[in-house]
Amino acid sequence: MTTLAPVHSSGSALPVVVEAVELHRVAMPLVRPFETSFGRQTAREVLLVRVITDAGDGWGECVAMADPVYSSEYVEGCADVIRSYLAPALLEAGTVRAADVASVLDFVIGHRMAKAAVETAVLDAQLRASGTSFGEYFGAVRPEVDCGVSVGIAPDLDSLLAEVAGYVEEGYRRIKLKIKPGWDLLPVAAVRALLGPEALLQVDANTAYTIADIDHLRELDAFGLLLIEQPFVEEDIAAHVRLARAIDTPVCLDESITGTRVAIDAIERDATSIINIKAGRVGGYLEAIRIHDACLERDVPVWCGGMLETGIGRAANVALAALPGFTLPGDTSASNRYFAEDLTESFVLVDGRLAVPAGPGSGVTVRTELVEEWKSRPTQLITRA
Ligand code: NPQ
Ligand code: MG
Repeated sequence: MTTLAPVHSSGSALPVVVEAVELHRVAMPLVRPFETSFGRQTAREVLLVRVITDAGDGWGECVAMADPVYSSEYVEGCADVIRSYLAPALLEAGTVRAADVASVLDFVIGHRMAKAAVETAVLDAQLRASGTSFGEYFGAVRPEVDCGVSVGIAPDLDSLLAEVAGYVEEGYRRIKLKIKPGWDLLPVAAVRALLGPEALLQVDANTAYTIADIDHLRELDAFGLLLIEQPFVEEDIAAHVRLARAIDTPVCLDESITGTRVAIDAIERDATSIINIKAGRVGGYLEAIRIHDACLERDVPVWCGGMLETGIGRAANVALAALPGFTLPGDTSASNRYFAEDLTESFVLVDGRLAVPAGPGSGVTVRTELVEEWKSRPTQLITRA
């Protein structure tokens, strides 16, 4: 195992001048509908940010969904805040490193998913220019990462079991079931019976429960789950403290963790003993690494979440998941879990793992002809005023 160079190693932090920002919307059909406690998706409407700099181009994928039903951010809202505020600020900033982008954009409150996409695009351009990979820059310690898969709410138990069996066959190292009131104990019991007692199994409620459900959720303790993810609304850290005291299954926060300060606070209050890290949710990969570092220091395991990314966002997630504190398999599934064809070279599962891209920047090549062919809106170009 090789330990790669840490963040800000020499050469990789050469600044770039952003000359233009392009916004692309692409409609990606999903290979099967994905149902969660907040709705059913049949396509992924994705916003891509391309920065054109004096040192070359870079790409970032925004994780927001088309509609504000999972997070307050959504595709057209992100596109608008980038066009109206973030891109103009970046174009006026002169020479910037990815590590400077957060402070350039800090005057805008919130909008973390939009900011993350912009910062990632700058980082990709900067690292492509210096020949450094995301993995090297982030501090990756392994050449491939263990992968899990997130399984949607199914029409019935038979179809759920068939879907899970297919993923097991493909080699996934951990199964995550989406749950909601009315779809929890029975599907979990059935899948546990299918997988056997040793398999890694966890559940994600996407905020669908309330503290009135604590006694019911305690029944999940019978199934030896790795964790229960985000049972309650994101603002209610105290409710998660109450649940963590009441059940044996570890509580893991996702939506609640918007940055390093919230993460440390939630850990110190014993609201969460494991954290799902998603760079888009916390404003970018640099903040994601700070959360990782804070968790590692406190012996809190982390894993890399997923937002149905195309190969562009997936590449960066896989690099992040190669950091030392990512000790649990993530939602870094293969491209074919979601898409028949990806916007980059496909990420293919080998022995339940994905390889960390080794090339400069994200290490993947964006298939610009597909971005053009599958666009759902005209491309927008933002240049200096
Ligand atoms: C989660 N992701 O962990 C999210 C939720 C999620 C892989 O379970 C379109 C875009 C549909 C983003 C469905 C996984 C989505 C989405 C679910 C994110 O909470
Ligand atoms: Mg989640």
